[in-house]
Amino acid sequence: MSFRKILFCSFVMGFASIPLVSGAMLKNGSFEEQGQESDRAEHWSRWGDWINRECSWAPTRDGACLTGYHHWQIEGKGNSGIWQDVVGVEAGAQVTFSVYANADRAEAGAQDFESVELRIETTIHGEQSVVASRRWPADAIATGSDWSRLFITTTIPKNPVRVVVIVTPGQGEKPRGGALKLDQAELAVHSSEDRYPSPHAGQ
Ligand SMILES: [Ca+2]
Repeated sequence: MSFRKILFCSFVMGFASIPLVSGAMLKNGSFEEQGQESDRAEHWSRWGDWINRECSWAPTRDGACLTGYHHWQIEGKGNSGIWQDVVGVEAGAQVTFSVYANADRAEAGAQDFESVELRIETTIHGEQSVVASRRWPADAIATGSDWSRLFITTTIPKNPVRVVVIVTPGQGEKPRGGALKLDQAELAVHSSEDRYPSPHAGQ
């Protein structure tokens, strides 16, 4: 292996193993802290139906509470989601937004939720603009006691920063079933030494 290849592999492995300098940019990323109501998480906003803070669902990835999407109770075709506005991320910073996900599959004859999407947004000319986005279908999400770490990495062009999780229900005619659990969300800023040369997304 040439020196250049060794250097490249070291860079990639370093990026994969210890790429981050701060993972605490989000408030209440584990959804442990209650908001104004017991089914709302402090510091998080939400829209749509049946996406609630839950403290009796199992398993959790961290602590006692998580955000649960009750797909079996969704009646319409519109999506649901949560978001948080983040302060303290400088323009030009490379960041990774991540969340752990676990799915309960729909029973036979019912359909799963369609997808879960992570977004990083900013405000340009007074309008919300998507900086990075990636979507995972329901069958890509771990089940049982396993968790999938979903993440996107990008460079922030300007402040402010908003992180968003969007869940889209099944769009077919079958009854809806199953559920999605989200826990331990993080927004981490990469050190300048670890910055990737271009926007990058992965699972
Ligand atoms: Ca939690």
